[in-house]
Amino acid sequence: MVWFGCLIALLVVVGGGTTVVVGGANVSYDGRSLIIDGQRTILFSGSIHYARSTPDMWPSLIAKAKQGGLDAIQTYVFWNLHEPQPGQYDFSGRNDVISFIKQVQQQGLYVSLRIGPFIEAEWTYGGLPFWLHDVPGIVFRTNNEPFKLYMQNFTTKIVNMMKEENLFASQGGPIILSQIENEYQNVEGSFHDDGRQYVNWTATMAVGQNTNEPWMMCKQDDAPDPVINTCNGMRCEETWKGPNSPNKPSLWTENWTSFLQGFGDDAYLRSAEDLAFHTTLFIIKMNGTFVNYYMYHGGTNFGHTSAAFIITGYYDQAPLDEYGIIRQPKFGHLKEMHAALKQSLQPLLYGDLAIEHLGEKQDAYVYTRTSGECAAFLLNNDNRESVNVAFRNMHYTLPPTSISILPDCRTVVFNTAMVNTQVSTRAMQPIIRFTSAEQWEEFTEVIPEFDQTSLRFNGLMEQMNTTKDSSDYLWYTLRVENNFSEDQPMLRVNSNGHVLHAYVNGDLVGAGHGTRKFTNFTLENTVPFLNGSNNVSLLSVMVGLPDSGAFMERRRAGLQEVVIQDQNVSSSLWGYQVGLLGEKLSVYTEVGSSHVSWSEYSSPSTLTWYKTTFDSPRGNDSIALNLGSMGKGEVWINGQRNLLVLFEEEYGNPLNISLDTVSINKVCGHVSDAHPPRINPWGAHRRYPWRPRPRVHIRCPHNRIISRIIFASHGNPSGDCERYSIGKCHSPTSRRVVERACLGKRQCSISHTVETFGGDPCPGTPKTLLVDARCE
Ligand SMILES: *[C@@H]1O[C@H](CO)[C@@H](O)[C@H](O)[C@H]1NC(C)=O
Ligand SMILES: *[C@@H]1O[C@H](CO)[C@@H](O)[C@H](O)[C@H]1NC(C)=O
Ligand SMILES: *[C@@H]1O[C@H](CO)[C@@H](O)[C@H](O)[C@H]1NC(C)=O
Ligand SMILES: *[C@@H]1O[C@H](CO)[C@@H](O)[C@H](O)[C@H]1NC(C)=O
Ligand SMILES: *[C@@H]1O[C@H](CO)[C@@H](O)[C@H](O)[C@H]1NC(C)=O
Ligand SMILES: *[C@@H]1O[C@H](CO)[C@@H](O)[C@H](O)[C@H]1NC(C)=O
Ligand SMILES: *[C@@H]1O[C@H](CO)[C@@H](O)[C@H](O)[C@H]1NC(C)=O
Ligand SMILES: *[C@@H]1O[C@H](CO)[C@@H](O)[C@H](O)[C@H]1NC(C)=O
Ligand SMILES: *[C@@H]1O[C@H](CO)[C@@H](O)[C@H](O)[C@H]1NC(C)=O
Ligand SMILES: *[C@@H]1O[C@H](CO)[C@@H](O)[C@H](O)[C@H]1NC(C)=O
Ligand SMILES: *[C@@H]1O[C@H](CO)[C@@H](O)[C@H](O)[C@H]1NC(C)=O
Ligand SMILES: *[C@H]1O[C@H](CO)[C@@H](O)[C@H](O)[C@H]1NC(C)=O
Repeated sequence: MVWFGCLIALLVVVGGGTTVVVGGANVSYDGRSLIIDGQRTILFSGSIHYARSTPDMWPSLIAKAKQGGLDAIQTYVFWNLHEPQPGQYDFSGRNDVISFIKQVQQQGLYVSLRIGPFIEAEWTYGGLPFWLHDVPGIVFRTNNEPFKLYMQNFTTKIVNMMKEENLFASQGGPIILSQIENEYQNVEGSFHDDGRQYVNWTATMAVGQNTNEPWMMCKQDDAPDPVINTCNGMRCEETWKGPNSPNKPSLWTENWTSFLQGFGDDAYLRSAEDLAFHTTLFIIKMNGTFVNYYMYHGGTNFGHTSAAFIITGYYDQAPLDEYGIIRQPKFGHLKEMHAALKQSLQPLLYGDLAIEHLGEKQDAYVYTRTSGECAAFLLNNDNRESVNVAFRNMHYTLPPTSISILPDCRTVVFNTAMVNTQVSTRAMQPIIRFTSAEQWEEFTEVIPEFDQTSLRFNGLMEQMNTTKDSSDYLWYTLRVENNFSEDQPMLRVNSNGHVLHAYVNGDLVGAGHGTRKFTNFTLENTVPFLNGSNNVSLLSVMVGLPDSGAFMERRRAGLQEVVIQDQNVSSSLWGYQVGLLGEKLSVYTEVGSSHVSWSEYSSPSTLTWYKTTFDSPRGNDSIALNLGSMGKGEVWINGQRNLLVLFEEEYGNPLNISLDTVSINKVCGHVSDAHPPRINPWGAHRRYPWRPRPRVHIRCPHNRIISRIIFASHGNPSGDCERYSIGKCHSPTSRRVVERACLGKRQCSISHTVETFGGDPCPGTPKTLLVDARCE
């Protein structure tokens, strides 16, 4: 109780301190930390990319980030959204970076602005506008005059926009840190001396923007003064050499909360415990002063913005999921860690550090001020065993791979491995189904034949250079006289990516695709040729442009070589069609869809457009279009009475798609006075300075109540919120007590004392309470 109450009080103080609009901060630093208005500080920041959500979502995303204990929001700037054509700018709607930054400021948070303008970010072409590809003599990201000209021009444009709105801290605004370039060191070697010169030029150009506050280059060990190099990764305390000079602070620009996901990959799950452990370690071992969670909210890659083979959902496993829903326990565990670290701030930042060895793999990092104020961090580096240590005449149990935080050198307020936050489970619930064939109309995409094409070339054209990124689709067509010895000659196509559908005389004869790692692939199939002339039509499909690596402007996609039986037809005369007919006619808009004649839905077929409409569902839940029954293609939704148009390349069935609400439908809480839960060699009656939260708190989202208790056990249930079962010791009143306290309510809190459950079912055994409940 004491611990929990104390944490609440602290949050009020922290929250109260930041409710005012930030601005006017004097941002500087020294070797120990960032210094804001003369005060050393540790800032927790989270990446939220304005273009990966909608302006409607921004206020609540920012509010939740603040609720999670963040001090700052970090975002990239997306050059190719803002300058789709040279000199033509777009800062409207989802692209309104100024409005986003102002909203962050209004909610009292700082901003870390990663201008790039090369950003990688699993974003198509790493954020570079495709038109740069056609600038004569250009080489991206090196000592190349055309590239530097456009890079400087855009950087200046963005900096000037921020200055005009007074958004830099030096002007009274929220932006305290800016970033130029992005992980350049990864490619620097490919450019030899030009790489080194480019780094120098980049730093000089950025500093010359006179923002009067620090610039960063992430993952750039040799960043030139005064630019600060920073760390990206998951374990900066292990993998990073530290700042580029002793007078620079340690900034962690990307501590990955999860990881990017490609098509066919499983989601990368990074636990709350692991994230908390490495963040705390970075702060105590590396003098960490700025930690940015990448991502805090990932969101959605709308339109053609995913990089090659990156799925549309971005870092769904972040503390705020793709829909902006709080992901527990990650969100809550980090929030408690932020509070514990903020509580330790004075000794951490102004005290002297002494490291005391407590055991073979156990250390105490003790920070003491001359005034006597003291904060301690008890680190257990043993990844298997829980260990008991003595520190200043008190006994502490340290769970494996964990850090206990003692803001007063005595009381443990947080342990990175002990998760107290409830576990929530997300559910997708169909709200609209599209099962009736009458709801749908279809239109079959026309397969172009060689004679119908006007763009001709002797050879196989590179795909990006041909489509100019106006479409993912490029048709390669050829007319072939059948003089082959075999009835069914062999067609072999080598492609540099990303997907291929092969047609002969209008019939599908094969398909293939690459992967994120190897975008290239070979399609090999016998094909039915007719006597005489045959039409070969090969549809090459990209799934996003590359986003990384040196010489991106020279990257090749599309067909590389086509051989039929023993004839190499690669340099024959090919006819091309950029994009699909349906795209050209914009059949996904109200107006465009009237330009083709739709017919009744028949059955799943390839290269087919499907169309229907639906009414916007009521309610406040997030909505997701569940396309689980589809193959590969694209989807558009517009307007109020919504027009839904799908393009399907394979045999997906539109009758089985649905519109789903997304919400938390299950919450689970778990407390134990056996600490740590499994191994407790100190015995049940030993008193620790650790005070586990003595109550289970569970809470359903807004507008939902606890409708059913799925599991309740007071005793020694085994397992955790993921998997559990009743143990040898179980209060028979468990379910009744919990139901009485919780059913019909949005939230409830149950003490796990024996009194609450009307007696002790097993005296001497440490008690655990685990409650799993349904929200409706
Ligand atoms: C942390 O900062 C202190 C004080 O500036 C300095 O003495 C120490 O070397 C720094 N440690 C690291 C790992 O940078
Ligand atoms: C900003 O803070 C630094 C370090 O505390 C100090 O040296 C400098 O004078 C301050 N600048 C302004 C304009 O207050
Ligand atoms: C540089 O940017 C300005 C606007 O900020 C634009 O008018 C101009 O055309 C750009 N120049 C180049 C070379 O892109
Ligand atoms: C980069 O700048 C540093 C100092 O600013 C200088 O010593 C070095 O020679 C420069 N390197 C190149 C390749 O220009
Ligand atoms: C791009 O296409 C143009 C013709 O449209 C051609 O001149 C140029 O060489 C091509 N560039 C590349 C890199 O393929
Ligand atoms: C078949 O036709 C192609 C192209 O017209 C020609 O190059 C090839 O020699 C012919 N092969 C045979 C076996 O006649
Ligand atoms: C090939 O395409 C041409 C032009 O569209 C058409 O006239 C011809 O019948 C097609 N050949 C076959 C075998 O389908
Ligand atoms: C794809 O490219 C890699 C590297 O160039 C090569 O080793 C591999 O054989 C290629 N795979 C196919 C299917 O062409
Ligand atoms: C194709 O031509 C061959 C030889 O000229 C002939 O034997 C065969 O019957 C023809 N096939 C068709 C489907 O016309
Ligand atoms: C086919 O032709 C292309 C272009 O002329 C050439 O690059 C390739 O090596 C040839 N392939 C074979 C198997 O001869
Ligand atoms: C939707 O949210 C608003 C604002 O939070 C609230 O006033 C309203 O009652 C909610 N509507 C429903 C149907 O839940
Ligand atoms: C990022 O963090 C994860 C999880 O801790 C780790 O597996 C991964 O190796 C880290 N990557 C880097 C570059 O540090």
